[in-house]
Amino acid sequence: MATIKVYGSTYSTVAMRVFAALYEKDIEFEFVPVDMRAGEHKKEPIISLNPFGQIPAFEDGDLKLFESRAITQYIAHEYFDKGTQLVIRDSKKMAILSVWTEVEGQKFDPAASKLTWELGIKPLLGMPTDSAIPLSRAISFYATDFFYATEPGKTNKIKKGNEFINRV
Ligand SMILES: N[C@@H](CCC(=O)N[C@@H](CS)C(=O)NCC(=O)O)C(=O)O
Repeated sequence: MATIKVYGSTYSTVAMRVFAALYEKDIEFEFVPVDMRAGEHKKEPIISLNPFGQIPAFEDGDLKLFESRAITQYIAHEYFDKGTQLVIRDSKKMAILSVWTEVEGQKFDPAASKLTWELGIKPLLGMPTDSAIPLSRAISFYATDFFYATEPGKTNKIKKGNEFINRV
């Protein structure tokens, strides 16, 4: 029987991050579905596993974790020898990998999650999408940062960001 349990939802891109790490490592786990429409994430057992009442939540024996990136880091280190190698022992290479992990978490994800939630998940759940104003802000933030990161020599971030929007 699997000792690892992941509490999540197949609608959750954040939970997907944990599933992806487990599949890469070829590790058996038990998926415990959490019905967010019914508010199950604000009730036991989730609320005891994650004080913020969010998914995913994770158990490996007596270890209980939340925050998807912390969970994937644990999986990568604890199961180092299994499946795909996700941790590099060379410190300099690992530092570069960490830089882009931070870029994903702090630059890409805030805007991408907002877009996924508004344009993907909410329609699937039959919920109304937010007004266009916060959405266009998210798009602008994403495009500007994305362009600046891929063309670091450019100085006019906003103008180039807008140009990027016009190209997509
Ligand atoms: N930073 C957290 C984000 C977790 C998160 O936002 N989970 C969403 C599901 S995709 C959730 O549970 N939302 C419900 C809520 O915040 O009440 C992580 O990476 O695990």
